[in-house]
Amino acid sequence: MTSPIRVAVTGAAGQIGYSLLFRIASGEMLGPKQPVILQLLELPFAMEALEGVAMELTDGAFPLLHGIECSDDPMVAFKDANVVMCVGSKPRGPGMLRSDLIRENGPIFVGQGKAIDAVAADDCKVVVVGNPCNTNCLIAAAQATRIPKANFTAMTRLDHNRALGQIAKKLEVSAGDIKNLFIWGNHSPTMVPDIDHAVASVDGVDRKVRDLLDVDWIGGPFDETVRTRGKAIIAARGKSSAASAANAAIDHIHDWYLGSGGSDYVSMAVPSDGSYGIPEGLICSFPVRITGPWQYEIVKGFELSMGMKTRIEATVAELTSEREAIADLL
Ligand code: NAX
Repeated sequence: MTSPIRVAVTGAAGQIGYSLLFRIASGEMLGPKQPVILQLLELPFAMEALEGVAMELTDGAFPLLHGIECSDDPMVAFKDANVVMCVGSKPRGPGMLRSDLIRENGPIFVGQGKAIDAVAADDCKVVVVGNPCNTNCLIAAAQATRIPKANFTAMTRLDHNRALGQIAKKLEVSAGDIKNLFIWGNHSPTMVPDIDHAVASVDGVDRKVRDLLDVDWIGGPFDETVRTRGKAIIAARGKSSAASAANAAIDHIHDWYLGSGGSDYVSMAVPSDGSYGIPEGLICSFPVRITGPWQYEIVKGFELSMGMKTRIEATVAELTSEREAIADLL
């Protein structure tokens, strides 16, 4: 029998955790034949709630779920983990600036990065979801001396999926009919959705998305909707996106392990190798090609329009200033 993959999830009693864990247990993330052990981390005050979630996971009677461990200690929760999903972080409070949030969350990711490096499996793969996810990931990766920095990634798949969803709706096709769009930069309103290379299958024929859509719609409502979707969901639901965020986290890890299906590229925030002039080491969303199980490469060589270059420079400038704000933690 295939040996179980150990998946650690932080913030496991939170709202994303509640949408995420049951889908990992059912095999949606790592495949229908892959057993998993869930190693769940929470803050001490939330351990009782976490026990309730663990009871429900048991009650799900998932054949692939070979164990559930709950802890408030990262050194326990990350022990031998093959995958770490860092979902937990402090939420942005009323009146709090993004820069305050970065400073508040930084120390959490120093501790968690050190713990991952100390006790996780040698080949451990990390996705940071907790915001500001790019810079939190940068901090965690900086603590690693044993685990390769390329194994530390942050999630921009929700932004990617939001862009897919908007285009599918506009073209009246399924999101599965669209491929090769991606997100550049930071998971923040400065992110840059790029549809210049996207293709849609319409009535069975592959067409360039650019040729099918009005340029004013792409540069206006489409762009605005994708960049500000998180805020719109809070306004409508009274709570931040959770099920769609969990879905994106599943997609991120699923594709990294099992491939991106019909799409040649996906969006992942990964350590920059200097491609496209983006400073080395920044955790930046790129078009990424999955080249094998747990293997990826940044897709190089895209010709960028002047407008696109300017916008990418702005989102990279934001990432650079975030890096400067936490330089003492690196
Ligand atoms: P919740 O507040 O519902 O849950 C977070 C959980 O994390 C809480 O149970 C809390 O006790 C726990 N936690 C906090 N600090 C922790 C620590 N140091 N160790 C372990 N657990 C800890 O938030 P939820 O809606 O689940 O969102 C979680 C994070 O995802 C937030 O930072 C949020 O901003 C971020 N998001 C990121 C997205 C992305 O696309 N990258 C989109 C969705 C979401 O906004």
